[in-house]
Amino acid sequence: MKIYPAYDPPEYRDWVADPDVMEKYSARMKESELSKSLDQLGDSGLENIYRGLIRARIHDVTLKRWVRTGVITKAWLGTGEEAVTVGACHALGAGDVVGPMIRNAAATFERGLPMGESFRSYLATGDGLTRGRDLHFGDLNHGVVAPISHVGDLVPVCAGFALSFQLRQEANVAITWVGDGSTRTGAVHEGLSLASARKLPLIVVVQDNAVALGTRRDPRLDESLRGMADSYGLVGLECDGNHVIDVHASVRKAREICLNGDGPVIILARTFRFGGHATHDEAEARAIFSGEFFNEWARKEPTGCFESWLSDQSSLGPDPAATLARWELEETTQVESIAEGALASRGDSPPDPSRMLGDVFAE
Ligand SMILES: Cc1ncc(C[n+]2csc(CCOP(=O)(O)OP(=O)(O)O)c2C)c(N)n1
Ligand SMILES: [Mg+2]
Repeated sequence: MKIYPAYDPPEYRDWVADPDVMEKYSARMKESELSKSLDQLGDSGLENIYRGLIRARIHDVTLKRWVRTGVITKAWLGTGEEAVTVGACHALGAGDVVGPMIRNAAATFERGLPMGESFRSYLATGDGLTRGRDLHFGDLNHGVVAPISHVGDLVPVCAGFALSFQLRQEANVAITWVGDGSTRTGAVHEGLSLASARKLPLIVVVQDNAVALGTRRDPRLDESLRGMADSYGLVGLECDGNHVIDVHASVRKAREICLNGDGPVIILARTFRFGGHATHDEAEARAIFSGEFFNEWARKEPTGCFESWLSDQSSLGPDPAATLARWELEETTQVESIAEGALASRGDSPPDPSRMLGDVFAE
C-alpha cells in the first residue's frame, strides 16, 4: 500500500511487513472459522475486501488532507481500525442494517451508499443527504442508520431494527459498533437488556482500543469487557480487530447464530486507532501511550498485513504485487474523483436556507 507521509501516522512511513506478525497472521487463516470465511469469500470476495480497506484508507487520507489544507476544520478518522469495519460489512447479507459510529464511516460506502455522501456531509453542501446541516448522514435505502454523535445510543436503535426483523420473520440482522468506553453507557445496557430478553438478531461489535477520549482504559475494564456477554446471558466472541478475515469470520458466525434464533451476539474486537478522538487532538492522544505501544500497533497495520498475506496467494496470478498495485490505483483514482465531485458541489450547491427546517421532527 502506498504511504502518505504527510497524512499517515509516522510509524507507517517505513512500513514493511514484520515476519513475526505475518507468521501469526497467516497461521490464523488456517483456523476453521477463518478457513470457512476464505472459502465463502473466494477470490472475488478477497479482492473486494482489499479494495474496501484501500477505500477506507484513502477516504480518511482525503479528509486529513482537507483538514491540513484548511478545507474543513476537523475530521473523525478510523486510521488503524479499518479492518473492524470492512471485515464486518463484507460478512453481511443484503437486507441487514448497519449502525456505524462516525469513525466506522467505511460502513456507509461498504454497504453501498455513495462515498460522495460522506464528503458532501463534511463539506456541508446543499446536495448532500443532510442538505448541508450535519455530517451525521445515513440512508435507510441502503440499510445505513446515521452514525449519531451520542456514543452507545445506536445499540437500542439497532435492537429496534432487530426486533422488526424478528416480528416480520425476515432473515436479517442489525449490527452496530460501540467503543470500549461507551459500553458503560445506560443506552448500551438498555439496548442489550431488551435484545437479550427478546433473543433479537443483533450483533454488537465492541471496538476496544483501550482508550476513551483522553482516558486510558482501567485494567479492571479488561475483564469486565470479556465478561459482558456472560452478564447478559449472550453468546460472546472475540477477534483480532486488525485481522480483517478474523473480523469477517466472527461476524459471519455471529450472523449465523442470530439467524438461528440464538442472538444477540457481542463480539469483542481489540484494535487501535492512531490519531485519537479526531484530528484536533492527535497530540493529546499521543501523550496517553508510549512510543513502543504505537510501534507495536503499527506492525499490525490491517491493510498492509492483509496485502502482504494476499501477495503470497497464487490466485493473484504470476505477479501478485502488480495486481494489488492496480487494484489500489483504481480505488485511489476513484476516491480522488469522488472527492473532486464533492468539492465542485461546494461551489455549485450551497445549502438552501429555506429548506433548513425541513425533515426536522420534534414532539
Ligand atoms: C453519550 C455521550 N457522552 C459523551 C460523549 C463525548 N464523547 C465522544 S467520544 C467519547 C469517548 C468514546 O470512547 P470509546 O467509546 O472507547 O470510543 P473510541 O473513541 O475510543 O473509539 C466521548 C466520551 C458523546 N459523544 N456521547
Ligand atoms: Mg475506546
